[in-house]
Amino acid sequence: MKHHRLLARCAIAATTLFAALSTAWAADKPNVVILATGGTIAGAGADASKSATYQAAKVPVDKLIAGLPTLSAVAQVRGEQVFQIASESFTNEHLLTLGKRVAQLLKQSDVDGVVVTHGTDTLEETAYFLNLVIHSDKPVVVVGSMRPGTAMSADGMLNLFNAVNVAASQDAHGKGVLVTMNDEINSGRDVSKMINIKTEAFKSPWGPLGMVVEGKNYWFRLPAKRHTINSEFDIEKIETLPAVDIAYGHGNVSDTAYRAFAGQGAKAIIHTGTGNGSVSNRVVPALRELRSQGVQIIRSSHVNAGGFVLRNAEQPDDQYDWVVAHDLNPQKARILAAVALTKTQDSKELQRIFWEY
Ligand code: DAS
Repeated sequence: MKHHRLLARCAIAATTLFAALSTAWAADKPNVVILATGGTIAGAGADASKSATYQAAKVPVDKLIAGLPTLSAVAQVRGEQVFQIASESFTNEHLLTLGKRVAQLLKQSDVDGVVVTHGTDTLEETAYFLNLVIHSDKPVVVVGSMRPGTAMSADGMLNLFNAVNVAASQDAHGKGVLVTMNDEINSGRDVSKMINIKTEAFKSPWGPLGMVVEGKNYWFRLPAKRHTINSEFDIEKIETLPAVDIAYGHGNVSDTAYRAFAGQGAKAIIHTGTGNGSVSNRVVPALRELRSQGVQIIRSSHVNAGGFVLRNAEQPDDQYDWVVAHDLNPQKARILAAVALTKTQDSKELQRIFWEY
């Protein structure tokens, strides 16, 4: 009998020791929160052959985490389902709600990094928005996938594993909001979806910042523009974002869209120009008239490998009091214009902001 009692005592001691160790290990692991918003990374198709035909925003965040048992070796991970939508349906209100939750979490001492799972359609807009307004140097990593988890060669699991790795990494601090897709680490400012049918969909015109390989980050560049803690914009001081619309320039274009947007109250119009942000002579008079009525006119380009709009090159911006979007694509120019207009209506200040962010 004595023998059994001894064995029982040893078993209890071993269990207690393991429990203590596992808590200690967990305490050693960085704490990463995954904020889930929907998209393909939470998508589901009818069968494994469906890599492009599926329903986005179906799988809840806890199932995404459970599908990645290796995460526990990287970090203590917990999830919150902020939204469950396809990202083409994001609104300014979604951006503000998400941004405020990210900021709130990063202020907590028991949160070391945040991952945002997101649809790929507007992922670049959300990543840039957070890059502008989150005042923390802790890693924020936005991640999506081009194929649903139900498809052969689905990319979501590795993208999410990489995102948690980066969010848990000391060396990811102070690099602004990051995007991990297809083994690359891109700046949330630069990256955009360049093609909609490949897993290598996301590219930065000026190249990625680094790569993640087998859970290790390899860095090659650092962001050059202002972001996060060096930004003059703060999500905690933004309650609404002004209406900024995007009008597309092309051959045979008319000024109808520009006038309609202004008529609906747009505070700024992003002109998506051909080439160097060029404006058709059929549209210039309307833009000059709208500018005189107080609407900001911002010239961007639809050159998709990365436009680079130069002031006073294709149009006399000084004379017309217009702004150029520098290398920002139209959808990112909309984000920056909306954030900037929460602080200034001055076109010269807007231009400074477009050079610096
Ligand atoms: N509809 C797309 C979206 O939610 C699906 C995706 O690619 O994530 O952005």
